[in-house]
Amino acid sequence: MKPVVLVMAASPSADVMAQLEQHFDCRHWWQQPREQQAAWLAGVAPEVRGVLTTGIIGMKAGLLAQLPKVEIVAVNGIGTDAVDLDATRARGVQVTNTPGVLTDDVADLALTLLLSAARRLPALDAYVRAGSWEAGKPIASTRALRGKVCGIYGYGRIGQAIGARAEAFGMQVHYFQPRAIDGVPAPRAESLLALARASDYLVVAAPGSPATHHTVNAEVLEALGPQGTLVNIARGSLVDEEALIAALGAGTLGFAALDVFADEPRVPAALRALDNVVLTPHVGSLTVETRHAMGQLVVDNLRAHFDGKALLTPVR
Ligand code: 8YV
Repeated sequence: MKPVVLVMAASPSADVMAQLEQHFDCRHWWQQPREQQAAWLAGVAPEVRGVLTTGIIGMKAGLLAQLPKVEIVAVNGIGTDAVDLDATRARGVQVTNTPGVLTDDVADLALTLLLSAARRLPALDAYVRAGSWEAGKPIASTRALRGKVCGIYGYGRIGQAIGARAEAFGMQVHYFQPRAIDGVPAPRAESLLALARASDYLVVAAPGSPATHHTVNAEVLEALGPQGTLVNIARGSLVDEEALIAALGAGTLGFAALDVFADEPRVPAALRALDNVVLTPHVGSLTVETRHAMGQLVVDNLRAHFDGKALLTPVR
C-alpha cells in the first residue's frame, strides 16, 4: 500500500506531480474549496504519513496535532520559519527542505529588484505606456551602480550569490550576519546598523526566525537614508513594515524593492500606493527549472524516507 501524503500545494512541474501520484497515495488539500478544507482535512488526517508543504504554509503545531501517524514534513522551499520545529522534534517527525537548488534564481531576482529600483524601471514603464515620451515630458536621470555599496544582511549561500552578482555590476559588497565567515573577501560590518550606514543598497537575505524578527527597524531604515534602497527577498518578518511605509512616505528612505511581505498575500494598501517601491509577489524561486528541481528534491526526500533510506536534505 502506498503511503498517504497530504499535499498542501501543487508543484508547477507536471513531472513532479506525476511522480507524487506514482509513489504516494496523494490527498490534495489545495484542490479543496476553501470553505470545505477543514472538514475534508478532518476526514483524511488519521491516515496521513507524509506532508508536502511550502515555505509559507509550513507546518503549524495545530495541524501537526491533527495528524497522529505523520512521520515526515517535506518543505518545498528553503525557509523553515513557518514550521513549528519544536513540535516536529517533540513528535520525532522528520523535516526536509530544498537548499541549494533555488540559490541562483533567488539571487537573480534580488539583482532584478535592485536594478529595477536603481534605474526606476516601474516609473519608466509607466512613462512609456502613458504616452509621456511622445508628449516630450521630462525624465529624471538615475544613478549608476558602479562604485556603490551593496550591503548584504545574511551572507549564506543566497547572500553570497547576490554578492557575486553585485560585484559583477561594479558594486562593493559588505555584509553583516552574527557569525563571521572565513575566507570571504567582503568586509563584515560590526552590526546591521553599521551595515545600513555604509550601504547604498541593503539587501535582506537572512532567514526568518524569532532572532531576526523586525531587525530591519526604523533606526536601520533611517541609517540607510534618503538616497538608500532596501531590497528584501528573504522574509517579510525581518522588516518592520509599518516603519518601512512611514520612512518611504516621509522620504527618509529612498526606495524599496520587495518580493516578500509581513502577511502574504496581503500587501498593505499604504505600501501599494507609494511610487518609490517596486513589488513582486514572492517569486524568487518561481522559474520552471528551479520549481522542478525543488519538487524533485521533495519527491526524493519523501521516497528516501518511506524506503528506509537516509534523507537527502534533512533540517536538523
Ligand atoms: C517558495 C521560499 O516560494 O524557499 C523558500 O523558503 O520562500 C520560496 O522559494 C515557497 O517555499 C513556496 O513554495
